[in-house]
Amino acid sequence: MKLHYAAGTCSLSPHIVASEAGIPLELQRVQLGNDPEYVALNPKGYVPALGLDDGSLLTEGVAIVQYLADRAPESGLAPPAGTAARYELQSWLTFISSELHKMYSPWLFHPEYGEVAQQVAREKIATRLALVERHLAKGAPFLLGTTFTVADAYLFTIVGWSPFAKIDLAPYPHLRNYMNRVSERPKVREAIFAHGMKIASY
Ligand SMILES: N[C@@H](CCC(=O)N[C@@H](CS)C(=O)NCC(=O)O)C(=O)O
Repeated sequence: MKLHYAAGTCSLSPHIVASEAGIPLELQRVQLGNDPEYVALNPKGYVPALGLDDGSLLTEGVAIVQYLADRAPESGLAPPAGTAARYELQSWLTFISSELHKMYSPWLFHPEYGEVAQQVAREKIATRLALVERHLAKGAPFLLGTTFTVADAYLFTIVGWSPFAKIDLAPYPHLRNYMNRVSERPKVREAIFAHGMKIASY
């Protein structure tokens, strides 16, 4: 399987999942916005995309992480399809995708959209992070309980943008502990380094 990725982006999430699942990946770095060969392969033009062994291409991060997890069910990275826990996982993945990922990016990384748009995004992100904080304050180490899942890989990746987006995580102590806990996982560290990034402290 080949992961098309760009350092510092959401493609870290499937990279972490593959690392945790013990699935070897061929890595293909993409020059975002300037890679005609990649756009010919993936007309969406963005990362991540996963080239499968049958020659097809799977796009969209939440689909890719579940695909990878389902290749290694013993990893516990995704509960079995059809169980209540799997729907809870999908609920988290959708929340992270639409309420966090797409609030951070593009709004906070494009100053040309202006101060008002940035402020609206910051306020939305603050209410969403407060929800995550309340959830983690219940005491479980990960979003679904005691087992690290693909939702944790995705949340870790997106909240990891906070220092670059100038989002102060101080109001969210449980979330900060969670971020540090995830970043200490050896397989997460391996993926971060292989992705061309550095380990941060939150
Ligand atoms: N809906 C996509 C969005 C992926 C996405 O936003 N990728 C960003 C990096 S984090 C990207 O490649 N942006 C470049 C672009 O939009 O052209 C997914 O969840 O996989």
